[in-house]
Amino acid sequence: MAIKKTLVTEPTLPDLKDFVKHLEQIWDSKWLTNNGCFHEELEEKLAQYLGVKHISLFSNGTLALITAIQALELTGEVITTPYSFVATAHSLWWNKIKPVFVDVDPVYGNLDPDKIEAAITEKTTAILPVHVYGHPCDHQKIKEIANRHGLKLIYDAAHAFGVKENDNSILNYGDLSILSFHATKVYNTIEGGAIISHSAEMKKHIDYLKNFGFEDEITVVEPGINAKMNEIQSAYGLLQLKNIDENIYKRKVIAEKYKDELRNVKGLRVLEDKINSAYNYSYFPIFIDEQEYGKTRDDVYFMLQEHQVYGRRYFYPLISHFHPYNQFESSASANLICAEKMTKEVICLPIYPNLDLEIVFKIIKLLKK
Ligand code: T4K
Repeated sequence: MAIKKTLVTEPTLPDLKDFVKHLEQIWDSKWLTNNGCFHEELEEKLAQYLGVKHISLFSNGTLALITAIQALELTGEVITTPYSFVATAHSLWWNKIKPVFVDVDPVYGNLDPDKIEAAITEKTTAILPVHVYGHPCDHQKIKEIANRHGLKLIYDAAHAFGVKENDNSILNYGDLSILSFHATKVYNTIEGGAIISHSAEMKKHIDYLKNFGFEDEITVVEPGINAKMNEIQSAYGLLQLKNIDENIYKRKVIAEKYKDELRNVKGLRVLEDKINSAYNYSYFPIFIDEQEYGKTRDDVYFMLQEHQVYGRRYFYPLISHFHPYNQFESSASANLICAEKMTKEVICLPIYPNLDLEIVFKIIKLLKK
């Protein structure tokens, strides 16, 4: 019998019987989308769970980000990170905005606040940092810079579901934050996403934008798009909240095992949690220093695959290496020294609630060899 592959993640699904009950309700009501009762309940429950004031659900994280940029009427240039999933820069590009890449901090891979100001021009309208792997950005410094220069601030918090600092959700930082509920995320609605906003007016504006700008049957108040979450996703999402804490705890146990065993391996670096923070353990990146470890990252990546372990090189290549971004001045490798180093060193190891601890130990053993 072929050995089962271990992939970087495996989605958690709700109990099928519970889901069928919800589906029966949807079949009876014939209400499939456009602010149905499951959608409304999910917005309320998620806002409570996350500890945020206003949330608007979306059909996916990328449309949430594209809409957040529209909602703040950004133009010109926006400062962002090259060390992220391509959707971060693509969302700017789809709004006809030029991403300006700034280097990341060498430890966590988040936008380096000390390098932001040098990249600001008269065309800059905002900063778009990413809480990479769910590790919070240096939000205090970034906010000070944004305020000093009159810039808007949107956090791509696609990895940061439920992450807190000093008991406060990091989704409360900035003007807006966006989440992704894609199948590969800690909390999934198959596809899905959200924008977190801080006032009822802004939520209303965002809700118009995600529904063609309709205020009522005959009134369109602004040029919106269709980016709504439907009732089937919303019902599924409600059930996903039942086990979310337990699932994050199971991830934490795996992350602790990896860290305990790998933190002292020469040439291999793990990311440590900061104190007073609650993480979601969505990813478990390791960084391979070729000189010290004696093997390249790709040697390790393919060696693991020979043993049926399929980690992923998130985030390699850097966004700044892809067309059309690779033609920008800010994409020069000399401008992005830390990001260039991290992208060459990273492998995200498998982590998900039902990952067998025996497999975790097998991976650890392979990395210690
Ligand atoms: N901003 C950031 C910082 C993001 O990371 C993302 C998405 C976004 C914005 C945009 O949000 P969305 O529009 O996606 O909501 C995956 C995800 O598709 C993507 O959501 C995620 N970031 C990115 C980091 O990872 P791929 O190309 O790696 O996905 P894929 O299909 O190769 O799947 C990865 C692994 O997951 C596979 O080994 C198998 C497993 N898998 C995947 C799916 C789809 C399953 O077991 N079941 C599944 O249904 O992008």
